[in-house]
Amino acid sequence: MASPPSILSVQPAGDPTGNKGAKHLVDTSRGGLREIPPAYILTVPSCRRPATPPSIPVIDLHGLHSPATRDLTVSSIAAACAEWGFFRVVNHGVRTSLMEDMLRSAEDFFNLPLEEKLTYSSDDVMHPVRYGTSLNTSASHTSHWRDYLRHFGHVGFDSWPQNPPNYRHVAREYLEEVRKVALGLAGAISEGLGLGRDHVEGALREGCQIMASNYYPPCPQPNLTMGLCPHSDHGGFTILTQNDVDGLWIRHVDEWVPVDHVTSTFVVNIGDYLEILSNGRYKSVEHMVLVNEHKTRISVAVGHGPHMEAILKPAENILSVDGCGPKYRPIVYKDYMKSQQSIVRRGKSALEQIMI
Ligand SMILES: O=C(O)CCC(=O)C(=O)O
Repeated sequence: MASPPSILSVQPAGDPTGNKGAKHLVDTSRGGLREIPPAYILTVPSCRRPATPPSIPVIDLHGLHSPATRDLTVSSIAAACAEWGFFRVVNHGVRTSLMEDMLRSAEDFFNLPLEEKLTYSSDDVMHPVRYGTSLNTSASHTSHWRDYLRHFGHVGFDSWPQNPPNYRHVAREYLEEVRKVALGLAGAISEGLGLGRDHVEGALREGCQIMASNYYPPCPQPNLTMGLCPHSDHGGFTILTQNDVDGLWIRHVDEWVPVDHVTSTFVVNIGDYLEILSNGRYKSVEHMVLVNEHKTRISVAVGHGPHMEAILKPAENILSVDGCGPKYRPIVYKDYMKSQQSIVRRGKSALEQIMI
């Protein structure tokens, strides 16, 4: 068996400076960090928090379980996907205590010694478990104020980090519960697109689940860098929970809108697979994370996509109902994911490459 890589031989993947991550930088700066290193300086999109920011739609998932309310709930989800690409779900069935345990376990992982975290570092963006900093790409780019742990969650995954000792128990249960929410949502989204419940639900049931836990430490110059630059997600949709420190912004009608934390709820966002499948009826929405001077933000994002070998392409039914040709070229999901994760200029540039 290969021995674990040593701290000297491993650089957090995708980071041009070989730095040891934002948390390490903050934790080891004696006397406190006053300025960020130049490698972290990024152009932050101009955005101002309005006095009363518009809110993303709120969907009560309880409505999917009764024949009396299912159609209305499916229509509300369809409207949220078409108009916002982001929505909040309540009554989703996942215990608040489990959501809190997951955030705590992720935090405990990031609090492990750097040497131990680095044993999960890998240059392979498709590696089933991966610790790193900045963006999850195979190419060099400017550093971002974020460390992450990514791993698969779907059936058969068994490469759980061994520490903290309860991590794998909490993460396994969390991922199973979130998967139930995802399959319920997938059925509703599929129906809302006129495809029949099983089209998207079936694809995601056979597909993959990828969890990214994100750690954004306090930053002395939050206006000069970002936790995550604007990007869209490659899968069908992502289900996100976070601690009570805000920082997520989404692009809506050409403006950046903050999406704040609401206890016990999940934030869901549409990814590129659903934009392609719906031939652009639903848009995967760019989002970014801004950092702050005082508090650590932690989030756990669980993406749900089809099987790695699935071919992403617009659904025939949608093409015939909308009476227009496909707007995207077919591509194998695995290849799309690799292409997205080798692009440094994020935004929606991977999707643009397959647009007709
Ligand atoms: O931390 C967040 O709120 C968003 C995370 C995210 O966009 C990602 O992990 O891709």
